[in-house]
Amino acid sequence: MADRPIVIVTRKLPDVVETRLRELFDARLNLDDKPFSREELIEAVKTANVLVPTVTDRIDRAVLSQAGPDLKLISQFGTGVDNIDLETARNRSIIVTNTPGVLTEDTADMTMALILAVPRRLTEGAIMLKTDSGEWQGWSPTWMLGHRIYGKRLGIVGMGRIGQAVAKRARAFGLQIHYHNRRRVAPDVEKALEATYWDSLDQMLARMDIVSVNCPHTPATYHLLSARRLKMLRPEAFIVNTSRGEVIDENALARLIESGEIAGAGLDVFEHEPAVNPKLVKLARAGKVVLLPHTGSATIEGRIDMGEKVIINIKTFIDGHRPPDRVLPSML
Ligand code: 8YV
Repeated sequence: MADRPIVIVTRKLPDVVETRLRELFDARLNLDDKPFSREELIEAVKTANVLVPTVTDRIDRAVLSQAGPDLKLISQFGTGVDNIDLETARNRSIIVTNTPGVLTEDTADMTMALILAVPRRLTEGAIMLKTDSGEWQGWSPTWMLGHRIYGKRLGIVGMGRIGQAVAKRARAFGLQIHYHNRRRVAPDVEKALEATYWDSLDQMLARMDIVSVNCPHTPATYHLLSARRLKMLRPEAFIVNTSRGEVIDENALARLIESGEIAGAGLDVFEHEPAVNPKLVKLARAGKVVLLPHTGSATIEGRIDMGEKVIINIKTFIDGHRPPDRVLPSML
């Protein structure tokens, strides 16, 4: 590959990252941050040696089938790669990398914020005073009561980096840690987190006060929290999702919260982003759910670190080495 490969970046990245990309590569940047259309994406895969997409770019088989012979690397700006058809990329000998680890703490912080915000009715109170609705007539002993977090059972679905970082924070808030994962984590990790492993997701869901979804979206986890499983949650239970919307059957979730079979939810991700299910918006207005615009990892530090990882993956690759954050279909 040429020393200064054509690197096409599909979204606006932090200035310091863009400056570095320009210094190192023939970088084609997206300064107005207008998301690429499908046609622009296809044009990019035809032209680029390296593509730097994000979660908002659907890099599916149809797009990859039109990739030019010189597209050798897709260096995703993000950890989740469910927007990329990894199988087709591999079949076309296109390497795929992501940016794991650097957004773990930020995403875990936002998860903890939602674990606190929903049961403690945080946004309800904030919006009430912000909109000057006149609803608040001063302190009252029985008004705007939420639910205690301390001592409750938290069930984490997906005990990878982010799941473990959530567990660490939740323990500090006095929550009991439970988890379900494809594989049990190492005994020393389980011990350090005082985490109880549940082989059966169904059995765990039926006993938790709060459930946090922290697993990647893969064909195996699509609607992992199906209508059948959501019905297993107790009426006092809350669910939080900072992974991917597709892991939860959103319509079923809205239905069960509306009917009072689930107490509430804190969602940072949605099945059809950026479209947000109108039923969820209605529940947000009723204070039953807290909805955030996919800002789990949205810190300037995190985004610069993600950019650094993209650059390291590209640089290592063009220097003929195996990029550190390669993603293979088998890994998911
Ligand atoms: C990213 C995320 O910002 O990393 C992920 O998987 O969801 C976010 O942190 C987004 O994916 C950018 O591509």
